Amino acid sequence: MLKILHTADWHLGQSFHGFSRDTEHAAFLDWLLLQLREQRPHALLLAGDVFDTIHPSAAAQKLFYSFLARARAQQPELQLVVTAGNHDAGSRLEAPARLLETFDIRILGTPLNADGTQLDLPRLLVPLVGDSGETEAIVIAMPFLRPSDVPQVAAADDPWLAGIREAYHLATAAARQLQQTTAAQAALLAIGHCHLLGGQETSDSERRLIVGHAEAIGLDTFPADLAYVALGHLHRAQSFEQGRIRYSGSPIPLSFTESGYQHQVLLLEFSEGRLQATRSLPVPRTIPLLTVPERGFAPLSQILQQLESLRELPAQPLELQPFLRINVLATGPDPTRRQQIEQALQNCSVRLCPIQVQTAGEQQTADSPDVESPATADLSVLTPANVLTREYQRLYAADPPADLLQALNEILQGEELSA
Ligand SMILES: [Mn+2]
Repeated sequence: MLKILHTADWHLGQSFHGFSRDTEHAAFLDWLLLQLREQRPHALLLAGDVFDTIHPSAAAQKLFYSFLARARAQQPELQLVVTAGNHDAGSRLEAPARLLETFDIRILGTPLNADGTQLDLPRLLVPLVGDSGETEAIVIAMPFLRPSDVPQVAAADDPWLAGIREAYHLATAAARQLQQTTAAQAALLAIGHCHLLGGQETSDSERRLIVGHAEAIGLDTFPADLAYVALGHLHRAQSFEQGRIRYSGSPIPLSFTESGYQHQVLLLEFSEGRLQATRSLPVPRTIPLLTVPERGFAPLSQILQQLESLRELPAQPLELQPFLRINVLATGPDPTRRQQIEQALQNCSVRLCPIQVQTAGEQQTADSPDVESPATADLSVLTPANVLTREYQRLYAADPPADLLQALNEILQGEELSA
């Protein structure tokens, strides 16, 4: 029997509207170490986006390497396999690979051989030892594949897409060969960081991968004899083909659009070369992501009322304060909006993230997207007041107030006088 923990999309070092996530990431890693101790998996697979940026902060790198050291100290037998995602700098992530290998930690940032001409298949295959003390699985530890990484496929409609498929098929063929030499029947597994066709993209933090015209790879990228495919990239956990192919999802919400669902890691059990059981381990949320109003947009007066309840939040140091998103419905221009909100939040233990504004006119358009676009304007009759009125009506679905038109007139007259 072989037990594997699958996780992805840690995005260590993320800056969230200017605030650090280090506290949440540290809490997740503490929790993960506890799970490793309790569940005793033989291996941990981390399927890309270890860091949020190609130049992660010192604090983020410290979190990562301290986690590796603590995991190794806690469980000398645990096999760790880490691959790069599209957010990672592959070669940078891989720089300490030789050092980490001495601690039985495999880290793959780039898929090519030293001269960069072809896939380094032997390096990409990682055998995993299970209960039997023998190899019970062979993992294709494929990092994120860039267009320059993939083999050329003759007459392909889309060279990148076809190349990714070819890369997995070549690697699977190599894994089958290695499988012949293992005593027990080893399960064939693969890691990937990609957008699978039909995958639910739910977040603005996933950074769109444009793969040719299709933007997503097909399920036939992964040959049917792969017992399990551990994916990263989409932050919402989801599965394909009865759970043979899965996104574990990210362990923490990386955007407000990700706050509505449960984040998790996956625990998988293999025996006789096959996936036998899958369990989701829900990650506790350390810091709440609050939205006011809970749904949609509301006028500022209502929002200011609702913000009063936030005064009851216990006082906390900055790094433990909830994040707050505010969605304002604007019925007219209001230069004091931010000031009023900040005033209402004085002495509240929350971190204010950017205020999103939807205008009444935008809301109407969103509610009935089929309304036809306005007729073309006749420039000979278009006056500045006319332009203001039309734009105001578009934004706020109302006529501009008289004092605003008056102010415009004063400016225009002033210009005439000085001309
Ligand atoms: Mn990601």
